[in-house]
Amino acid sequence: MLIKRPADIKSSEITDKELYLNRRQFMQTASAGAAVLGTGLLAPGLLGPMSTAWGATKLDNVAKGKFSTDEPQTSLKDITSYNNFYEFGTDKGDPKRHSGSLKTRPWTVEVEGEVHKPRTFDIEELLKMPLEERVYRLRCVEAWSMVIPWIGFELSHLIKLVEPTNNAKYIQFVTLYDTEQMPGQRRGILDWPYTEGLRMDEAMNPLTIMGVGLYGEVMPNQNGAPIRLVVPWKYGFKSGKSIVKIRFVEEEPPTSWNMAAPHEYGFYSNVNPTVNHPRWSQASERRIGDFFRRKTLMFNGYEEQVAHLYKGMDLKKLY
Ligand SMILES: Nc1nc2c(c(=O)[nH]1)N[C@H]1C(S)=C(S)[C@@H](COP(=O)(O)O)O[C@H]1N2
Ligand SMILES: [Mo]
Repeated sequence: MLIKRPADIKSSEITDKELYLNRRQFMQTASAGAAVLGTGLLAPGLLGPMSTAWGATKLDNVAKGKFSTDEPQTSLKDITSYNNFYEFGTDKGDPKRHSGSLKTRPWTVEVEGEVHKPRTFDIEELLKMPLEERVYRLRCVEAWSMVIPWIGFELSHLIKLVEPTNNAKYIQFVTLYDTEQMPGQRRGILDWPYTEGLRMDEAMNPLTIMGVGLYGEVMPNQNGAPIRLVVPWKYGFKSGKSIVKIRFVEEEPPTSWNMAAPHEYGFYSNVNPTVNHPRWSQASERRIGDFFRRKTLMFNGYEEQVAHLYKGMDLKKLY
């Protein structure tokens, strides 16, 4: 995400100095394995032969959900072959090529911390939550976007089951850590496991879902099987994939991209066309499959649903 300059950013937007400073800063903040800079981040040979293993399985009892956009949907092919999932490599095609090694059964999600009823959910239980199809825009911080027909359930349903204490102000989401299944974790590109966080009111917002599938079927490995977060008004990286732990905490939790590059990626990471990334504009985006760029919308077009969460906050500082 941050390490390589996205192909669709004009080089004129990025000065050598900025690149240099950013690299230097990355060297200082990233954990081991600084050899990642410059050329290919992961030697292809490191990853070994693996196949994609999405045995298409229909999800039943899926209601038509709220908040769906009726914009044209990105093709299944693009949604499943143009991915960011650094646990499987940093090229857009790597997750599809290499995520066949991810074993999604058995799978549990541990819920702990500031809750009255800590609990470990089996994935089969979570698949029985009230599932809805939600067609959401996804806007990556690299300035491309997609429209994805997710299947998932509102995170608020899960939160209510575990009964947060009064101290629960934030939630941290933690991805699987397993260097056998996730070869990208053998390199110190990020501080593994991948971790993300939301403020409690963001997590409770009805737009926030736990995704378990897309296009009517179970989640493809490369999109974060068997269960991932989907937060459509934030940059894509806030939506952690292959979640194994949900921790309720009192303080703002550390998050992987913020730790890697604090000046580029803040805790909030709301889609905001008026606050540029230090190295490129966020005013427009390229919808995958389109030729022309389009304007990026405040909160990715979900302003009506979420603007109230940030009333009185300086979003230039709290980016
Ligand atoms: N565990 C994990 N989750 C992750 C990432 C990652 O590298 N690892 N990349 C993020 C980024 S940068 C984006 S844009 C979205 C991409 O989701 P998609 O591949 O399903 O479109 O996943 C996010 N979730
Ligand atoms: Mo992203």
